[in-house]
Amino acid sequence: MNLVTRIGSRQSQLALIQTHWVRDELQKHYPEQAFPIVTMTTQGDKILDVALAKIGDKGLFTKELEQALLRHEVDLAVHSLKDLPTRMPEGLVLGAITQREEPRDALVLHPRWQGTLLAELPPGAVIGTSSLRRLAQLRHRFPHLTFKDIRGNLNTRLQKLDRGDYDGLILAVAGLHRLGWADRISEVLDPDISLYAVGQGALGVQCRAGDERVLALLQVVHHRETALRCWAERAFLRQLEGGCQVPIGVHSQLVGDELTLSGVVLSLDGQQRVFGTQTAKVTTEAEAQALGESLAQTLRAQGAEAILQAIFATVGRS
Ligand code: DPM
Repeated sequence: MNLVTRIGSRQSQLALIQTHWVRDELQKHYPEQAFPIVTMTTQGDKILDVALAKIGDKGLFTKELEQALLRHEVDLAVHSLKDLPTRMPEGLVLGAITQREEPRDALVLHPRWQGTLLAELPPGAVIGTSSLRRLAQLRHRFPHLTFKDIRGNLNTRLQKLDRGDYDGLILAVAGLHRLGWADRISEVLDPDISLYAVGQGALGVQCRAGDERVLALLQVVHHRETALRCWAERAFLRQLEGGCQVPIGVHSQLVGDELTLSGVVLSLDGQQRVFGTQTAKVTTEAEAQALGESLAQTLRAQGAEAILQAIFATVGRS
């Protein structure tokens, strides 16, 4: 039988590398089946001149792919898990979460600063990022630095850096690795400087709810340990109702069946910061989610609630 499973992907180089990885794994396990890739452009790829956070719409990089799934134009869609909203449209599910790569953020410097650490950059050095999470955490730790928005794909960003528009950029280690630019990493940022985004470094594979054939196929790319961590992280974010409009970061670690989740919520200016850590024995999705929700409740009570209210009052809730 010649089964065909169509895979939806964004067109960017990074998205295609990620999609090819999933496709190759599926092809390896199911050599007799066909896995054609269907590429599409998302809203997030088109709107390059407006700051990411100002666009406000959750699912900026995922909506077109989700619509193609619902219209049966594709059968699964590969996303960076961190771009996938924590609430999924009716009729779609997260069929697999792949093994996470290094989830931390990296500093990439202009060649003139080679060998310098973030903490050593002089006052006024210009750091490019369009992530509120990175911005608020760095403002908190390094208020003497200057921050400037940057958009576009990774190739464009590195060009802007190298032609001198910025002294440094903050980017995900995982994306730099996948594109073959690991040698541009000047420093991998530890949690005391930057907690990563929920799901960062893992891929999320979306499919239609109840599509048992595709759900069964996807088991070969699912990674249980990563999924337990990411379910906890996503529940934490969902409970705080944070899209990319709120500076929220996480750090997680699974040792045996002990899951430790840390989370941080900051004000946009980085002046207020509420941080906490909780550990629980976790073997199921529900237990992982309970840990994420519990940490979120705790942080709300410790001051995150006021931070969130202030942010929603200025930018509105999307
Ligand atoms: C989301 C954010 C960013 C991306 C916000 C955040 C970064 C935007 C920026 C939700 N998606 O992280 O706080 O810094 O201007 C994105 C990247 C990857 C997936 C690139 C990056 C690669 C890493 C991965 C953009 N989405 O973060 O450097 O697959 O986890």
